[in-house]
Amino acid sequence: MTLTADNIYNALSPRPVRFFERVHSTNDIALDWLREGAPSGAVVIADEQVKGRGRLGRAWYTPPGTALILSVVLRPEPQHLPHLTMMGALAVCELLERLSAEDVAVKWPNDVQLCGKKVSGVLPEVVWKGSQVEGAVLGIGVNVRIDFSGTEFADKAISIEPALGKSVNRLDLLVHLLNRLDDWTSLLGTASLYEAWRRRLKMLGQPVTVTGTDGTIQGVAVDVDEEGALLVRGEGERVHRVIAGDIVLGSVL
Ligand code: BT5
Repeated sequence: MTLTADNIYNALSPRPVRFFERVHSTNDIALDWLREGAPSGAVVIADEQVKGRGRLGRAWYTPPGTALILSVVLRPEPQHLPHLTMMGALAVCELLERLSAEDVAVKWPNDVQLCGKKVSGVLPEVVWKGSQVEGAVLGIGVNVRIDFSGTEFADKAISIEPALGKSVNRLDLLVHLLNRLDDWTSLLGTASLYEAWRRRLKMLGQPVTVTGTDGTIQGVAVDVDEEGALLVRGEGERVHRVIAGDIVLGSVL
């Protein structure tokens, strides 16, 4: 189904919504809107994103008509910032579970996997006013029907429709995803959000190789803490606390 301004505004009313057929990045538009005073829950949605970004300036691939691309404005307490990535990944997991998808997992820190491949990525970005948090934008991309064959992502990425063997309505997905995000927004900072996210980290207990700011660590992913850091037991039983990084399952060194 084509996403149009009319059907989106009708389905999401009275939420403040900005819809675009084509954007560079929904996060950029939402960041500007946040600075102009957008309230928590305001959302920017696009049908196509030509300069979508991931972490560390990486590109996010979203051809027209094939994905959910959205950025939600939030006004969190500063101590709740680590829960934004959790909340985004968790809401996407719940969306997939509602479609009866079976093999759904969070891959630390910000991926959702379906059948072991990346179906969604989450990108929170924070706006500071001096030392105060003015707000945050939670960007989420979900692959609905992207054809990855022949692309550099063919081995690692997956879309909902081919994985589940059925067609889905992007507008319905959008409505449900935003509802889940609203619910979790009111639970930011709580143990129930952390526990629900942690339960979906199926990589706990497995060997991993993590590349973070302190270099590369090989070990076993033993747990995550309430701030979202990954605890990796490496050589000599030492447990490393990794706040940010990229993870490969198994040992690659
Ligand atoms: C992410 O970064 O996974 C965060 C992606 C966030 C995208 C949303 S879309 C709405 C909002 N507006 C934006 O501009 N961004 C957000 P990271 O963990 O760094 O992963 C990026 C990597 O995922 C890339 O380097 C590719 O290898 C891979 N990738 C790119 N596009 C993909 C796709 N559609 N599906 C799966 N993997 C992809």
